[in-house]
Amino acid sequence: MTMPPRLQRQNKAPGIGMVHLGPGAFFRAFNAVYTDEAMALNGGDWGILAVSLQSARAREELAPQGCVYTSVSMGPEGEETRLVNAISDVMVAPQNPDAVLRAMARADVKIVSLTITEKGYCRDPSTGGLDVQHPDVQHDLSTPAMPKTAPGLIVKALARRRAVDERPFSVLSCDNLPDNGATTRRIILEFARKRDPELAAWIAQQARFPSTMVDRITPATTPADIDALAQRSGYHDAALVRHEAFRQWVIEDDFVDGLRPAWDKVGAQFVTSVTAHEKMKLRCLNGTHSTLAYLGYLAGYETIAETVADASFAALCTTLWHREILPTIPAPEGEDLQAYVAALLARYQNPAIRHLTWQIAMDGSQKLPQRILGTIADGYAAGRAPDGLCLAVAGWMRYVGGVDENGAAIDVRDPLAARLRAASDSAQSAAGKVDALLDIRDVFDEALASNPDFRRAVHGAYETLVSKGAGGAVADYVAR
Ligand code: CS2
Repeated sequence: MTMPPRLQRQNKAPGIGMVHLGPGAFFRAFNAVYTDEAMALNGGDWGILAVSLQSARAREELAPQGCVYTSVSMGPEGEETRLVNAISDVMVAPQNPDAVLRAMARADVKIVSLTITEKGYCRDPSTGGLDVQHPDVQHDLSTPAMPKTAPGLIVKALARRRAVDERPFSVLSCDNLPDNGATTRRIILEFARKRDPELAAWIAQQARFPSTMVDRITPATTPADIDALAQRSGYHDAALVRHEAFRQWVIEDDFVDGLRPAWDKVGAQFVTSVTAHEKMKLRCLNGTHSTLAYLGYLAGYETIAETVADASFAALCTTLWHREILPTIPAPEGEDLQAYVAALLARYQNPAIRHLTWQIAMDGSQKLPQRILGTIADGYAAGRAPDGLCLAVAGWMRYVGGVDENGAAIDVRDPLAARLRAASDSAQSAAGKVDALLDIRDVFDEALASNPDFRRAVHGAYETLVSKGAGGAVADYVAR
C-alpha cells in the first residue's frame, strides 16, 4: 500500500491568544476542541501555541500538517469526526526555551493552560508546595533563563511581562489534582519568591489561577488507529485523537481582566467554586479507574472495557461507589450522584475505547493520594471500613512489585518506580513488603500509615491477592 498524503491545513491558523503546556492526546481531545468550537461560534483570536516540555513528538505529529488534526468522538450512536483548527503553532521547549518565553511574554497571550500530569507540578507531597529538592527545580532556580519545568517557564515569562509593564496571563491548570488552581498558584508563588519576592507579590496580586475539573476519557492513539483513519479518509493524520463523546469542563470564573474564550457557549460550566465537582470526579472516576487499572492488569485484562466486561469487576465499581466513595462526597450543584456513577459504568463499558490498564496504572505514586487514599481516610474517620479501596491499594503494591501473577515482569512507569521496587524487594514475606511500601511517606501520610485498621486491611488484601489472585480477591469482595 502506498502511503496516503498527509493531512494539510486548508485555512489560515487563528491568531495566538493562548499558550498550552503539555500538548498530548488529552489536550487535543479536550481543550483544543472546546476552543475550536468556541472560536467557530464566537470568533476571537484564541489560537493556541502548543508547547511540549519534553520530547519533540508533538511537533513531529502536528507541524507537518499545519497543526490541524482529526478528533474522532466515539459515542453510543457511532463515531463523529471533526477537523480541529485551534492549534496555531507548536514548539519544543527544551530545544529553544527562549523562543517559548518570548511567545509567553507577548501581550496577545492571555492564558497559559496546562496538562502536564501530576508529576509536572514538581510538588513536594509532604507539604503540597514546591519540591525544592527536585533536580529540575534546582536547575531552573540556578539557570532561570533556560527553564525546564512548567513552574520555571511560567515564572520567567511572568517576570518578562512585569519588566515591560504588561498584564500577567491567567494560569489554567487542567490536571487531575485537587484544588488544581490553588495548588498551581502556591507552587508558582513559592518558585517566584525564591527568585524575587517583589515579582511574587505582583503575581499574587495580579495573576489568576482558576481551578478546573476536566473530564473526557482519551486513550493514547495507536499506529493502528492512524492506519484505520487513513483507510477511511484517504489521508495520514499523525496527530489523530480518539476519545469518548462525553465531556465535562467545570471552570472557576476568575480570569485576568475576565479574558477567556467563549467556552461557556460550547458547554463548559462556569462556577464560583469547583471543589465539589473536582472531588466527585477524582474520587468516583479516577479512583475506580486506578482500581480497575491495577486489579484489572493483575487479572490479565488489557483494557478498562475488558475489565468491566467481567461481572465481578463491574460489581466492584458499583460496590465501591455506593459503599465507600459516594458517602464521602457532597453532591455538587446540578449533579445527581447516582446518575453520575451509573453513567460512569456505561462509559467504562464503551467497547470502542481501548484504554489500556497499563496506561492508567502509570504514575500511581502521584495519583493514589487524591484518587483513593483521601477517600479511605474519610471512610475510617466516619466509622466505615473501606475494604474495597484497601484492596485497590494492595493491587497497586503488587503491581509496583514488578512481577505479575504468572511471574512475568511488569513495565512499571512511575517517577518513584525504583524506590517502590526496592521497598517491595526489601522483604521476602508479603507482610514485610506491605510494611516497606507503607513506609513511603511520598505516598502514605503519617496519619493514614499509622492507622491500625488501614494497615490490617491492606495486609489482609495483599495476602488474598497472593493466595487467590486479583480475580479471586475481587470476587470475594463483591460477594461480601
Ligand atoms: C485516567 C485519566 O490515565 C488516567 O489516570 O484515570 O486520564 C482519565 O481517563 C481522565 O481523567 C478522564 O477524564
